[in-house]
Amino acid sequence: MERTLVIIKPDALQRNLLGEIIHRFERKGLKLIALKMASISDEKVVEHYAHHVEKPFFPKLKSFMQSAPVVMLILEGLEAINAVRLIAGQTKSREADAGTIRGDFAMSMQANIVHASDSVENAAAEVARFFTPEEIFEYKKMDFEWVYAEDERV
Ligand code: 3AN
Repeated sequence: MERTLVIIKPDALQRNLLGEIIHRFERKGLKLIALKMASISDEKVVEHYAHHVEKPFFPKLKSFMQSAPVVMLILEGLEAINAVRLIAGQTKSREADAGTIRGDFAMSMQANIVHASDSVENAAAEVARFFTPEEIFEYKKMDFEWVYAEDERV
């Protein structure tokens, strides 16, 4: 099963959407294996958005990400990286499909409610960037036998 990192961004916290967002991932059948609230350091914002550091919007993106705490979670499931990206919706929120988090709750490119890992490699790097092994939990999820067919539960 894959692991993926979600960051619930400052706009979601300010707009009282935390519960709603976590609820959507829970309802889908994803397994929550880590959760915490934190302020993102200068170093970690730069690392996390390394692909955007040279872009003109980076200073604003950085100050937005540090404008309030964020809530970070790790979700586990079959092809969870893609499943979570589908629930998040596309980056430009005002064009995101209705029914997605961004499609339902946001209008902005920058203030787009959540970050979700976009590949197996990035998910592994992002999990390691924000969580220590002790903060990640292993447990049996009782509903997995109803969420997945037997041959999907590996
Ligand atoms: P995603 O978060 O959907 O993977 P990325 O990695 O392209 O999208 O962008 C990371 C974050 O950078 C976005 N979530 C958004 O907050 C911000 N961002 C990306 N492009 C722009 C832009 N043109 N203007 C302002 N912010 C942007």
